[in-house]
Amino acid sequence: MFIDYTQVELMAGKGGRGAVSFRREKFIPKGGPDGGDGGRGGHIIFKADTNLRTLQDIRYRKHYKAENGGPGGKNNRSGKYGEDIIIRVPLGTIIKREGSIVADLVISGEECIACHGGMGGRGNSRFKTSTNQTPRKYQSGIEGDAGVFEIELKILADVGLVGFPNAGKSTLLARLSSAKPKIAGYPFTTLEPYLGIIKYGEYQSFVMADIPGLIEGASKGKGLGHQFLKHIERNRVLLYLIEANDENPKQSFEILKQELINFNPELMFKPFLICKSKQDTFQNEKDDNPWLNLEEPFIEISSVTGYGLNKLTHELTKIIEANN
Ligand SMILES: Nc1nc2c(ncn2[C@@H]2O[C@H](COP(=O)(O)OP(=O)(O)OP(=O)(O)O)[C@@H](O)[C@H]2O)c(=O)[nH]1
Ligand SMILES: [Mg+2]
Repeated sequence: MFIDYTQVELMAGKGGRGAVSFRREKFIPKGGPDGGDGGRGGHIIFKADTNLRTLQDIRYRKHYKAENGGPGGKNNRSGKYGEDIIIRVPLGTIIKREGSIVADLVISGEECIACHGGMGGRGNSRFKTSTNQTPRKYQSGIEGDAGVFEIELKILADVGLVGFPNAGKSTLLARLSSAKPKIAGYPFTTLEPYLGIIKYGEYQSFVMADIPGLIEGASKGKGLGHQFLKHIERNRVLLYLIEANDENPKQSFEILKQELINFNPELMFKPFLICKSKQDTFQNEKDDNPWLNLEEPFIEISSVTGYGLNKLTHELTKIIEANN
């Protein structure tokens, strides 16, 4: 299952108590204070991990509590640090606290300390003064930070596929990459986003995201669109797929584009390409070809015969590189 939202309650570790202790050695009857500081409590850290694709692994666990710091010891020994908890999340994960964003983890290995462990308290050796050589004072550790956090994934891909159900999006992704999305001749086959890596040139690659098909009204919650539209927001290029036998490609493009804009007006400025898909099934080459009404240029492809796919990959990489 594709999970892109969850909430967790986090509690960092409390700092350890400072120690009260006096040096005791043979022949030194009045040793000075030697109580060490308490250790810091464990942090709770989010870390971006490229091996993860969804928030699935963390959705069952709702509470995390990091270890407390250890108490200070004699001989000015500091307490042990509480162990940090590291919560691994996929790239593109946004962490929010009380509605505001505390981190947007987009680079592999990037970390954010969501809750800081409490500082350890000071031991009595820190309270020695010229007038008080035998302080019995110490501090207890400070409570760790705690709070409720929202974790939201917004896919980061180079190319996002946009189209009505059944337009051939998953077939295209399967053809270009080694991804194996479900493909079938009925609408809403794809129920959750799916990513594939497309290789080109000798060493280069880009990531393409297939999301469930959109229908008119998607931005208002029709179909599955609304739930997944946010996964289009952070793609570099949008690839619109319109079936070759669509009766009105111009109108279809406008509807799709309008749904994206209704969802987030900034999507209007994203670079895009249009594909006429399933070219192998196209019948109409006559004068009333409705594709002639579409003002924007488009690329003809067939994911079955492979027609136009090299050109498409080439055009996509050009746009991706220009928007790097
Ligand atoms: N002839 C032909 N059929 C195609 C081509 N691309 C896809 N199809 C067929 O069109 C149907 C729908 O393909 P999908 O890839 O599942 O479509 P989709 O856009 O992912 O659909 P949803 O997941 O429902 O949004 C399947 O029966 C495919 O085999 C093509 O280039 N030529
Ligand atoms: Mg699909």
